[in-house]
This record gives sequence, structure tokens and C-alpha cells, in this order.
Amino acid sequence: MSKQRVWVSRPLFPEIVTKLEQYFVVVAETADQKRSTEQLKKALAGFDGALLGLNDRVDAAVLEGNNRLKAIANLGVGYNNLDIAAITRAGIIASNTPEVLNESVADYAWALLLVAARRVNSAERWLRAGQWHGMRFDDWLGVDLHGKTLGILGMGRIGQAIARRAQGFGMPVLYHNRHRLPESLEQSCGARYVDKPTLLRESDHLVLVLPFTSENRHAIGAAELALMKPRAVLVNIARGGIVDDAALASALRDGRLGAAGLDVFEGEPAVHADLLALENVVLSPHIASATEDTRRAMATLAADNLIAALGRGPQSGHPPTPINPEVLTR
Ligand code: 8YV
Repeated sequence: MSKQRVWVSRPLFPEIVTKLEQYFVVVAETADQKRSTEQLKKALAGFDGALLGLNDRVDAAVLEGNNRLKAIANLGVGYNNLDIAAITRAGIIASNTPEVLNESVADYAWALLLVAARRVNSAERWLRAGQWHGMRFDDWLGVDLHGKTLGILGMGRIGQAIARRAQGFGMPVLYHNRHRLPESLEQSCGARYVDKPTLLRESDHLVLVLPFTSENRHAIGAAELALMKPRAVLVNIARGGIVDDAALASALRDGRLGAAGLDVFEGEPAVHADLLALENVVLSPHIASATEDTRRAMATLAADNLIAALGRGPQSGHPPTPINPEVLTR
């Protein structure tokens, strides 16, 4: 039997490619690029499996006429780039990389919150520009985190990891989620369930950690921002599109919101010009999971998923984290 063929859509740690090469003929791209439907369709032709990322949007049109592809391993926990219904109809096993990134992403949410609340980014820019000529007691005043109420919208595993860290800051936590957590979990996270308007009104600072779906596009828009406290810090480590970036920029510009820390953007890698023009927003290029250990763990899990889904390796037929396990039992 000839070796199965696997496509890796973006540059990856070399040892992960080597691992895949133990089982497959591997074609690995050396640049990360957004592809059109046609380009992606063409790229996937002739492969049994693919290791994809956020930039690769797989839907029915991409899969049309492709009878060979059997497995897609997504490099990330979020998989809003995949049309799971279409992928399942096509009999393709899809997988993602949950759990391994929870703690790093939770750490990063706090990094953005701290930097935005204490204006570290602007102060550093000012210092580097040679503007520090003496101490002014009333310069660079930020807002506190300790003792303030932290709001979390989306209370999955990452939200819970963020909530647990709030205990160290002495911050009470409010949360809103599609489903209320079991009481024992609420207690261990020190978090209280409230409805969304209450969350927006009562949080001193708010972190967004919900998955992107068609229902929650602009879950935070002008109306929601208007409910928030005027000195609040908003952090988005979830997905671009959950926040209406234009509405956010005008709230930040007009002093209706204190500051923001954003790792994700509508239409990234493009960033709304109004956000780029503001000082009271910290911007980073989708790096919440980007630590050496975590990105390696994500890549390893994605490779393990792909190998197993294509019936190879020690977990043959049992990918560790499938999204549509029903395909496996067909
Ligand atoms: C990754 C992410 O940076 O896991 C996710 O859903 O957004 C991030 O951890 C991204 O998926 C890179 O591929």
C-alpha cells in the first residue's frame, strides 16, 4: 500500500513534521497565508489528511469533489474556521487541541488585563521616546485590579482558569455562560453566575473567553459597551468578531470605557485603524497560547490526532480529541 499523504498548511516545529513523516508523505508549507476557497480546495486535493489552522476556512465548497480527504487536525482549540456539519457529511474526522493551552491562555488574559489597567504599554513607549525627564506624582495613573470585580463572559475551561487566578488578586468573580456551572465548580473558581446585562453593569473589568459562533458575532457592541463602567478594562482573548471593533474604538476614544487589551481582531491580521490610533488599548497579534511549551503541546496533539484518525500509530482509530467522533463509528 502506498503511503498516505498529509498536508501541513503552515510552518510548524520541525520535529512535528518528522513525526508525521514516520507514517506519511508530508508536504509542509513554509509560509502561513490566508487562502481563498479555490486556493484551499486546490491545496487539499490529493491528500488523505491535513493539519490546518485558523487561516484555513473549510466548508462544503472547499470539500466539493474531494473524495480522498479523511482527517483534518485543527491547530487550536477554537474551530470556527471549520464547517463541522459539512466536514461530518463528507465523512472526515475533525479534531482540535483543547486543554493543553488552558493555563497559558489564562496567564495571557491576566497579562493583557494588567498591562491595560496599569498603562504599561503607553508608559513604556513614552519612556523609550526619551520623554521621561522627571517624576510627576500624578502621571500615569491607572486603575486597580485588586479588590475589584472581575467579569468573565464564557466560562469554559479557560474561563475557569482565569477565575482561579482572580483569587490571588482578591477579586470577586462574576460570570455569564450558556450553561451555569455546577455549584462545586462555581465554588472552586470563586465565581457567581449572573445574566449578561448584570455582568456588563457590575464588572469592574471584563474578560471575553467565549467561542465564536454565528449567534455571538458582536456579542459586545455599542449597546453592551454602554452598560459597562466607564473606567472598565475589556480584554478579548477569544475571537475577533465577538467584539464590534469600531464600536469599541469609539467607546475608548470618547472615554466611555477605560481601556482594552485585545489579542484577536475582526478580519485579523488587519486591525481596525481606529484601534491603532488609540493609546488606551493594548494590541497583540493573537499570541495568547504562544509559549514554547504550549505551542509544542498543541502541535503534538494535532499530529497525534491526525496520525490516529488516519489509522496509524499507537492510538490508531482513536484520535485523542475529535470534534465529530460520530464519524469514527460509521
Ligand atoms: C492559536 C487559538 O493561537 O487555540 C485557539 O483557538 O486561537 C490559539 O491558541 C491559534 O489557533 C493558532 O493556530
